[in-house]
Amino acid sequence: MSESKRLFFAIELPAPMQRQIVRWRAEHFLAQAGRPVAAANLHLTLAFLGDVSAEKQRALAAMAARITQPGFTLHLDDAGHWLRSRVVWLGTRQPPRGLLQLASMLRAQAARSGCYQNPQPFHPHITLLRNAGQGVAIPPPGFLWALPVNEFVLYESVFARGRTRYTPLQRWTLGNTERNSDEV
Ligand code: 3AM
Repeated sequence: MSESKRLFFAIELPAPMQRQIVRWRAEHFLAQAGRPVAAANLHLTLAFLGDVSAEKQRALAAMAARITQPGFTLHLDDAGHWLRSRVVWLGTRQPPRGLLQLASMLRAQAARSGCYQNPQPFHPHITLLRNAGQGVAIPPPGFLWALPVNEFVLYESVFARGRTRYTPLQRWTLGNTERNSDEV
């Protein structure tokens, strides 16, 4: 039997945007505010899948390939701090309908495949800091990044030598009536 992988679906951020966000974070948060997520790991999770066998991964990929919907533009214009999860995040005040639809579809497919899905509503966000203490001041929203989203990605999460690394495994194009997926 093959080993399982820890997987999730997400929206990838282009490297220049990851660097821009990291610069903005360095300007606005003190080093002790929390544990910064590495630039290359900045992403927007659509559906967390947990530990998945190769067989289940194939089934999830086949379902993902059946998603047909147009792309959308995400406006990152909001930031906040969730005290319970101790996460400082970047997000959007008006999530585009396409984003909510995509996440809802992937979460439903994951649930049908037996992947536990948190019943909490989907709150689209990019985690910037983990283990953020109570007193972290969130900068006023004086920023806006526009991210055209034309694909979604299946990531593997690997924790090794004290670090988490997210590796794209497969990606699917949005706004395309011909179904396709690219192995990365
Ligand atoms: O997008 P963020 O950083 O909030 O927190 C983990 C990360 O989300 C989340 O999956 C994303 C990629 O690791 N995650 C990890 N374990 C989870 C779990 N048991 C989880 N989400 C839900 N349930």
